[in-house]
Amino acid sequence: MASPLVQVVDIPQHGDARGQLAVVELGGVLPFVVRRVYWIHGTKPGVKRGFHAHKKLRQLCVCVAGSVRLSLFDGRREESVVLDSSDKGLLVGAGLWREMHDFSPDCVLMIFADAEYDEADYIRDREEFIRHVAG
Ligand code: T46
Repeated sequence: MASPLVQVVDIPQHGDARGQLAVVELGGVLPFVVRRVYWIHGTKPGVKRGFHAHKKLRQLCVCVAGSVRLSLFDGRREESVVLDSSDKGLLVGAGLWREMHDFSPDCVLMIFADAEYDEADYIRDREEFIRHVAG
């Protein structure tokens, strides 16, 4: 059976009487060394983001506040997941078309990436992406 496109990992929480502390670390939930962190916030109503794939980049997406729906497409199958808790992370491998929909107004989506920003790693045309994964 094909492996699932959506790979959700549990982020360890260290809660005590003061509240919660969540940890993302190499050897824990992170299968790669982080070289860049960015976050998406203040998203306007109705906005959709993404609509591209990466040739090599691997990322872990954590919705640290609010909620968002991410959809992934590998050229044949499409799956989506709602991220609405900071104790879950979505691992997004290379070669997947991604779209972000249904941002709540308070959404803060934090992304840990295994490489610096490189526009040459993006495929921003869906038909080009389908040709890319077809080989
Ligand atoms: C991804 C999804 C989940 C930079 O200059 N440096 C950066 O590290 C990033 C991520 C973006 N930018 C610039 C490039 C554009 O001028 O910020 C602008 C907005 O980027 P973009 O339209 O690609 O944003 P999204 O939300 O569509 O996609 C982003 C990431 O780019 C992408 O890698 O996987 O979030």
